[in-house]
Amino acid sequence: MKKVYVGIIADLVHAGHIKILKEAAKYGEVTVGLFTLKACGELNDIPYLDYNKRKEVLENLSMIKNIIPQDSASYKDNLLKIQPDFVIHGDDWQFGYQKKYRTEVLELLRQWNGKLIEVPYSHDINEIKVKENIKKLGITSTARQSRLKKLLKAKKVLKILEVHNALSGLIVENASEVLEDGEIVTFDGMWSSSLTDSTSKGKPDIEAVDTTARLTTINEIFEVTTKPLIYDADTGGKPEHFEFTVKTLERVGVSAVIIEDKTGLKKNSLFGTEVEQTQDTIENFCYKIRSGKKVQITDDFMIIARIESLILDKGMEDALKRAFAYIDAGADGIMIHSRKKDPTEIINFVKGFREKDKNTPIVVVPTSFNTVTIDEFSEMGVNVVIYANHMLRAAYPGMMKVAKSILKHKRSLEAEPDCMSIKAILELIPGTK
Ligand code: SPV
Ligand code: MG
Repeated sequence: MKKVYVGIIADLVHAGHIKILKEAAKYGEVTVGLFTLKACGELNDIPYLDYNKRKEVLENLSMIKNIIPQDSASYKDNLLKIQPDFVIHGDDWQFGYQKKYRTEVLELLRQWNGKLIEVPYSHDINEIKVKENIKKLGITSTARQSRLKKLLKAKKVLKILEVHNALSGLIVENASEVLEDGEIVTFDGMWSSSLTDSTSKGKPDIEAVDTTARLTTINEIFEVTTKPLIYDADTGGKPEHFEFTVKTLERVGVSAVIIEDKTGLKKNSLFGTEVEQTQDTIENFCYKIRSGKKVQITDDFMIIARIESLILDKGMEDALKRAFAYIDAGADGIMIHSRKKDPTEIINFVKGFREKDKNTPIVVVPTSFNTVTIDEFSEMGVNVVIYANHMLRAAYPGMMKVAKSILKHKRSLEAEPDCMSIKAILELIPGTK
């Protein structure tokens, strides 16, 4: 009996999968390499169903003899183990990002005279289309909430962008870029920034916009998006108040809350020592973290502790000491902040932290140290990179420029090149017509 290998994600099994598996069974005994969460993450395709659920479906298909995990988007490990006579795949990987995996498969098969059989891609039904349609239906709060932890398991580093209203939420939801090697990159989730939510409401970033008002923004964003959201809860308030915030955020489907270890009147961290700011004691802040963890209902929600020691010139030793204390108190992740342009102190923190703790997620907000790329952060051992204010900072100058132009020219003609066309805005939101 000839050996046949098929690597698949099989999140939502449809006629296209059946076609490939039927074709595979014609050539011999079929082993399916079922993509693990890590392998899916490498293709930026995070499945709705976990590995065992997907396996359960495939186990009931008569065309399949064995199912084994494929732990990387590369087929190398499994192919070397099995040395199949045939590999079956849709012909869609001849172009774009997956081409490199195809080339590797062809090189490997050559070693034992194996053959690659390519089945024409099902353009009428395929996983991308099915997932796009599901996305249009929206998402439940529990599914959205659990997505952040899933993404953290699947990918080495997550890209998060700031949102302050539904329209900026739609940008995070839909923005994508095709890189030179064909990889399609998108944002993994949203950041509800205290700075930009307050600013867009015309208020200072001093916890003056209360949780109810912040939640109104989030509800509007959640109406039109499906990606997970990390909430900037400033200091978290008093521990007794923070308990209510955690419950509320969890109920609406927020995935994580970040609280910073400051106390008293909070000012934005990027002011640094220009303004009076007080750091909380380790004991008090640990108590606040514990209070939040105590009332949390699901396993999926995360409380991330933000350390302000570098912002307040308290030194690296203090920052690291606090990080380990906060994790002991139950924090699910650490955000380390810095207002320096030079990333050295961030690099040193991550190094020092990773020497003792290999797994706890580290979050950074590179507003000041903006020369560092996502890939460099990933290499360092950072797990979440938040671009914390860029949507609002981009919008305001554009609006101000147009306002001034109308005043100056006493008409809007001259401002037109700085505005999107009426046609474009009418068609921006689907269903407008
Ligand atoms: C925010 O976006 O509100 C933050 C990040 O807390 S920072 O502005 O850098 O403090
Ligand atoms: Mg903030």
